[in-house]
This record gives sequence, C-alpha cells and structure tokens, in this order.
Amino acid sequence: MTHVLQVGQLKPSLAETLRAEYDALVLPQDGDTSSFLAEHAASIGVAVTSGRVGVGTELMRALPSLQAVINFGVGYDTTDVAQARERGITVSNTPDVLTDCVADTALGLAIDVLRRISAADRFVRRGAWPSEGNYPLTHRVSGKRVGILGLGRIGSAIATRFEAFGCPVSYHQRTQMADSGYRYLPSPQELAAAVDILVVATAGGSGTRGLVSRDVLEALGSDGYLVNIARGSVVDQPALVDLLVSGRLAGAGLDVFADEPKVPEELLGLDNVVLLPHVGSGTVETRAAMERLTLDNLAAFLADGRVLTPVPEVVS
Ligand code: 8YV
Repeated sequence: MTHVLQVGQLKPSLAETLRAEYDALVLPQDGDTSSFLAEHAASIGVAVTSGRVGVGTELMRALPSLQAVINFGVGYDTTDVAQARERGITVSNTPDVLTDCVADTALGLAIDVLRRISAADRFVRRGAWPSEGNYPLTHRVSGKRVGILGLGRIGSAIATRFEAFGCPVSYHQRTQMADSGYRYLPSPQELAAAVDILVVATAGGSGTRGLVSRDVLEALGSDGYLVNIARGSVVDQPALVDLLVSGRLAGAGLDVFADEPKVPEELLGLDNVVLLPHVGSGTVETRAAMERLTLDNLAAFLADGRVLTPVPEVVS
C-alpha cells in the first residue's frame, strides 16, 4: 500500500484532511526518525510538506518509493529538486494564489519602514505623544525609485503596486524581459545603486544565495531601504545587520530571515527596521486557496500521476 506522508507542521485543517481522507502518516518532528522510517519508508509514495521544512536530501534518499512532493507554498528551496529530477519525482507548489498577498506585504513593509508606522504606533502606545510632542518627520513613499530583484509573478505584482504610487520601477534578474516596460539593470549592484527602495522577490535556494551581498547593500547606501519578502538566504544577513546598526542603510522591512524563527538581536531595538514573522501569504483567504491547491495537486497526482502546478525544474 502507498502511503501519504506529512512532513513538518502544516495548516491544521490541511493536516486534518490528510489524516481523515488519506490516512496520512506524520513524520515525527523531534528526535530520531530512524525507527519510523525503518517501519514505513518503503510504503511512502507521496510527501506533503511546506517551504519551511521540505523534503531535503537525506529524507528524500531515505524514501525509496517516493514519487511526488506536494508543497504548500510557492517556495520549495528546502526540497532537493535536483535529486527529485534525477529520480523522476514530481514536485508541485502553490503559485499564483498567494501573489497578491505577498505583494501587498511588500508594499506594507515599504510604507511602514519609510513612514515609521509601527514605530509611531509604539510611540503612541508608550504614552510618549503628550510628553514628547510631535513625532519626528518620516520619508515619503510616493515617487521613490524602486528596484525589484526578481520580476516573476510576485515581483511583477509588487511593481504594479508601486507604479500606482508614482514610483519609477527598475529590475534585475538573470534574463531581461522582452517587454516589461521597466528599466533593466544588468546586476543587483547596479540596480541597488539606481534606486531608493530595493525589493527582494527572487526564489530562494542555491541559485540566489547571498545575491544581495555587502556590496549590493553598500550600493543601496545610507538613504536606501531594503524590503525582503522572498527568503532570508538571498541576503547577506550579517552585512545587513552591520549596515543597519551603523547607519549605512536607511532602513529595512523584513518578512524573512536567514535562520527562522531566529531574528538578529541587534535589530530588535531599531525603529528603522520592521520585522515580520514570515507572514507574506498569511491571510485567511490566501491560505485557504493554498490549501485547496495543495489538496488538488495531491488528488490529481494520486488519480493520474500528474500534478496541476509542477515546479519548472521537474516538468518532464
Ligand atoms: C510559506 C512561503 O510557504 O509560499 C512560500 O514560499 O514562504 C510561505 O507561503 C508558508 O508560510 C508555509 O508555511
């Protein structure tokens, strides 16, 4: 009998459906999985997971009958896609349904960090308004030059939103788009040097690791802001912290971090930094749509061996 395996914590209603309708096994999360795998590995044909955990190299190797990894989320950098391709394992994700909410989050972070919305809210809550008077002036968002690193589905949705704010948009990615209407810069560093707000919207994984290097952050400069809704791994986090602490970057709006849920201590006291706990897609509506697509991919795979939204690397 082929089993479905839940890997990592999932949305409770999704986990419940997997249990009730698919009799799914759950990979033990803490400690040693060897006795679980010794008993069940050979029967596991499909893994359902999320970008937080994924099916990494070791786990994939330990599952000899694995045929599909169904991922809740658009990012799948924690799943070993190279091994999946070699072994003919299908991988699906949940693109499109979360684009709007992640793009909204990017705009929210940019507005928050430039206008200091969260910081001003803290100011009111701690009773500082009557004693300290007017809140210090902040920075205008409308009209700022915006650079998008990665003009995919989410990057494009972010660009459209900034256009509505009268912001000229530039972008960088490996391949120039034929007719995006936005200015293309040939490297991340040149993009950073040309804009006021740099938004990271690339995929994660080995191809983009450290792409926003110290040099790129320095090119953004002491009047520049970084917004990251992609993956913490894309940014040199120690350099980011260093430049923020020393005032060589104006601010940052971060939904993602290098080692979640750890957030660098040094950032916690900075009012020019907005810190979110990876909630870009975290709305009732979007998570329901992601759950539906995850279950549709699972059902389609079990019915005829094809998922609805395969990731590009493993499409045969
Ligand atoms: C997470 C995300 O997947 O889709 C992505 O790539 O980063 C998020 O939507 C979600 O938090 C799942 O846990």
